[in-house]
Amino acid sequence: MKKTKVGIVGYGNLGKGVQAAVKQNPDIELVGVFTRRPVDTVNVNEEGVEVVNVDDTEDYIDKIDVMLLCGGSATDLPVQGPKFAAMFNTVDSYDNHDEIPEYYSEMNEVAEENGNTSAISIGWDPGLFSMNRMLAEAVLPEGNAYTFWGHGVSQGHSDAIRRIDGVKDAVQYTVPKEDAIERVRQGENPELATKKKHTRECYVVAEEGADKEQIKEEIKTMPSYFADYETTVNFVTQEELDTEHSAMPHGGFVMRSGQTGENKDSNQIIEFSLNLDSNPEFTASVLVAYARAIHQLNQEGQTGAKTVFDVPLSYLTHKSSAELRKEL
Ligand code: API
Repeated sequence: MKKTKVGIVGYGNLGKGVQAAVKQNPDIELVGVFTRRPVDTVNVNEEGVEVVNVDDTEDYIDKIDVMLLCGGSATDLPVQGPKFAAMFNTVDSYDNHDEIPEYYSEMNEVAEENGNTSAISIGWDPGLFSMNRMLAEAVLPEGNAYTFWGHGVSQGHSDAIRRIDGVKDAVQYTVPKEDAIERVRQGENPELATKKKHTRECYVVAEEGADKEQIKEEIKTMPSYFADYETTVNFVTQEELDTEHSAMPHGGFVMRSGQTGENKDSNQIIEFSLNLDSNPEFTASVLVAYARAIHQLNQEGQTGAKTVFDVPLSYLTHKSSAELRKEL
């Protein structure tokens, strides 16, 4: 079997999740972990996997088929995305929903220019949820769609808080409003904006001497991430964060209820839901499946940026078309 050789950029929760996911995919091989930290301080606990300074990445252009970018969307990916797309095929989980069109344009241009293929905004939302929203809308053009997240830890939002000056560590819970879920389940078809059906709870460890009021203000007014939500900020100690907020569960569901038939009196409901013990490990598992697909797309000469809408489903699996027809 010809393996897809991958590299990981950024060895945090998501990067570690990718390392674990690769081990469950016999046709994918992890070549190296690329880090900003001094290489001798990073132990990846795996024979044969190199730890490389992120500035030496160019030496690996011929050794890696797809680079998995595991940084955050707030500050890492806007820089790392285009930088790596100029050298490698990439997969990332850019999840700042409001900015995806701009990020796509930039990635598409760089990847195209360099003959590379980049899967952007891969994971579960954006990602599998987007795919299901699209599928449900295509099948049931007349109806209403709802996305609920949580109760769970959003990596994207936690990371965005950690980038604020004076913040040492942070965890952000996305909390769906139960009454909103109830109304949807009752088939009420309420008009509900995403930002009105969730609240955001932040647990923040401040650096010593940091201005907590200022931190709170910066969180609550952060565009896209918090500004339009009901957001609460609680300051805790590192110990409290490590003991009470160390798990990273998440999940949620996408639902569409549509009406069909001549008189539109048949109600049809499509629902896709996730219940995750570890958000980063799951997201990483999605990234790895897309790494396989992106490698194949690139070999076929399909360059530029791709979202979940652009990648054929059968490219995600190592199974052959004949196997798929027989088994699934
Ligand atoms: C939230 C949702 C889920 C995000 C999933 C993933 C992450 O606010 O909780 O950042 O963990 N947008 N993109």
